[in-house]
Amino acid sequence: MNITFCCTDTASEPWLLGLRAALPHADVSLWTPGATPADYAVVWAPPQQFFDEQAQLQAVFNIGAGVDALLKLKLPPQARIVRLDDAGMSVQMAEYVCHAVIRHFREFDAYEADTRQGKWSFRKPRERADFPVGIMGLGVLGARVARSLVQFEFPVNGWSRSPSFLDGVKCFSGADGFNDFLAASRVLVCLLPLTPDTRDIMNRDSLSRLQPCAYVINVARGAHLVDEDLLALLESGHLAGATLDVFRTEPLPAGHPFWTHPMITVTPHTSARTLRSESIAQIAGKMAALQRGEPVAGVVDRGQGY
Ligand code: NDP
Ligand code: OXD
Repeated sequence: MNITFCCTDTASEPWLLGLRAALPHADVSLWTPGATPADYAVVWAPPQQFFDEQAQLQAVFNIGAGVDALLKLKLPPQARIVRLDDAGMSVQMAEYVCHAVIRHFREFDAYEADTRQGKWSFRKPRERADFPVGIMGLGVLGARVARSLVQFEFPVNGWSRSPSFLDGVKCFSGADGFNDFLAASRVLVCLLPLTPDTRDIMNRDSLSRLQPCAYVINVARGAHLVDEDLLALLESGHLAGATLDVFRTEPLPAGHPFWTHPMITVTPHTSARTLRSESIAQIAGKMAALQRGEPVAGVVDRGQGY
């Protein structure tokens, strides 16, 4: 089996060593223009030239969960596109979202500001029942986040394309369920894939349907959120704040209003990082399964875009 590796912004050597150790009978090499055609590819943001030259690939393994950027390229039609399926990301995402929800709910920013000034002052405890959390996307990451928030006894709503069933979570689905889902939620978490159906989904209309003093957490893709609409609703007081990990342009450009907005917390696309050893183990296991003719999880439906 021949494997070619083409990941931008990634230190290639540890990946190549890891893949060789996990698949000792495979020939694993770093892609360079004109390289020998391979059976499998491991990629992150490859150039179009890569697929133009590697048109015979059986499968393409993306070292991230989101495939929106990959699907913009012209891919070999027969190649299966396989995304990372958790591989250590869901626990990180649960940590990040629970942290953001709890920091907001418990008013830790305000406590921090007080104690920095030497003030020992209490705020009235808030009711968990007044902070229903709505999670858009109940896939590998969204479901894990939902379960974690249920553990903290928040009311949790979930919204997905097809009907979902999760213990302790009020599930809504499809376009028909969207407005009811929004109306039932005060904190909104986006864990959708970026597709033509979900682009700009957090806009003035949808965000206005959230309960008053709502809070937005975007950990999916920047293009899910209409930046100006978020800013306008923060200004109007309908939104109480936002935690944003992903942006339309990354890195977030200097001078973008999100950097300094007092009600917005920015992190640099770090909520759930690709973990190398877990990812190599998962990818190697799937390559071996495909070689044996077995099905694997995480195969992207190109028509659906995720
Ligand atoms: P999954 O494919 O497992 O889950 C996607 C979920 O979104 C499913 O529940 C799906 O519904 C739902 N969905 C898709 N389209 C729609 C729609 N039109 N309407 C309603 N629901 C929809 O993805 P993951 O959980 O693994 O990852 C989600 C996203 O998180 C990734 O695509 C990526 O963009 C982002 N991500 C961000 C990271 C970061 O560090 N910030 C790290 C990793 C991922 P159904 O169940 O019906 O199919
Ligand atoms: C991913 C990401 O999609 O890192 O995995 O955003």
